[in-house]
Amino acid sequence: MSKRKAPQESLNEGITDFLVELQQFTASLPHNLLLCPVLRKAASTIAKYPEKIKSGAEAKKLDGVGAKIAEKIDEFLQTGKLRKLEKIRNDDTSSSINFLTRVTGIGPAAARKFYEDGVKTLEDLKKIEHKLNHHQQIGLRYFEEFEKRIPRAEMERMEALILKELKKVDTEYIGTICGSYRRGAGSSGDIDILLTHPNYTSQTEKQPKLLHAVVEHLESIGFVTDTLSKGDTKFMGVCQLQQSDEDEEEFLHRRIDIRLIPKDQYYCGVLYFTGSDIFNKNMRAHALEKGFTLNEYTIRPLGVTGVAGEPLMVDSERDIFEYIQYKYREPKDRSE
Ligand code: DCT
Ligand code: MG
Repeated sequence: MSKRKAPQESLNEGITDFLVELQQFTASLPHNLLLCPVLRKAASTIAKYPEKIKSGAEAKKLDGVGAKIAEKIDEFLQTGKLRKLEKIRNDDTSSSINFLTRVTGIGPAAARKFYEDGVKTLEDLKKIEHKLNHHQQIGLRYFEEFEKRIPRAEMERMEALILKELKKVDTEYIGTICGSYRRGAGSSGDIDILLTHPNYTSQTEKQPKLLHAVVEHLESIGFVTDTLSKGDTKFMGVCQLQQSDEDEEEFLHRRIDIRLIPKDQYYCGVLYFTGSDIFNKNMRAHALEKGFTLNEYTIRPLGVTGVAGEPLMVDSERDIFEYIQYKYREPKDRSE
């Protein structure tokens, strides 16, 4: 998952932007438990709202927007800014913590700890590099490169390479590049690959070798350059296309995640990791209305008592849409 989001286009971008910024700030506080999801929910509701919001009162009618947030919306609409946010932005603590969380491997809690130890900038981090864990060290090493988005043309080259190399390891692998790339985005924050194999289902034993063989092969050809973490089913790491004669410049290092998924759960995974996150939330809510529970692994019917039954058979993304009577949407139409 990529750390920084491309700006979402919405009629109420100003409002959703300030809610997200407030939410990111609260996430770094030690006592953030209640406010964080409230702000996130309000931002996502407003992002979906098809009209330009003209007052706090209008926003308050929406699900998940309370009086406090309505007040902030009024202030924003009337003055074009938010005093609270201005204060936060000027506050050294929160801006430093915010900055530190841009390094992959540093979450809000770790960032606060570093800050309390006087570590506030990239230079500070470099001085205490030996105290960082491996993930954070890689995050620091490639900080500037990971901040840059990946142009679609480069994503296409990586997709072609990965799918070709996959077949060299075993012709039966099935792989899909998900995330914003699959939704047709002009640029992506990272590469999210889902992998499955017909021999691997939720009924068989775990088969970490199926994942590790692919990772090792991609390392052997110099495409995967670093590992952030490697488990039985999920690899997080770094990759880089090799420059060829026609390329004018060297390619940057990019964040890559590879997930191995049992075949029977593959399409629920592809659906989930294609996103967008807002689309996923909306589709899950629709599923619930129709009496199903949907997550990244399975779709299951809910009994009258609300207990989930056995997973339903799924052999394509379309199957999932059909179970819940949701009109099929091509990946490019799944921004919300
Ligand atoms: N996802 C989700 N809910 C989240 C985070 C992620 O449903 N809170 C899903 C939807 C998208 C997918 O995982 C991959 O996540 P990201 O890489 O963060 O998103 P993206 O759409 O690929 O955007 P980017 O181009 O920035 O990588
Ligand atoms: Mg992504």
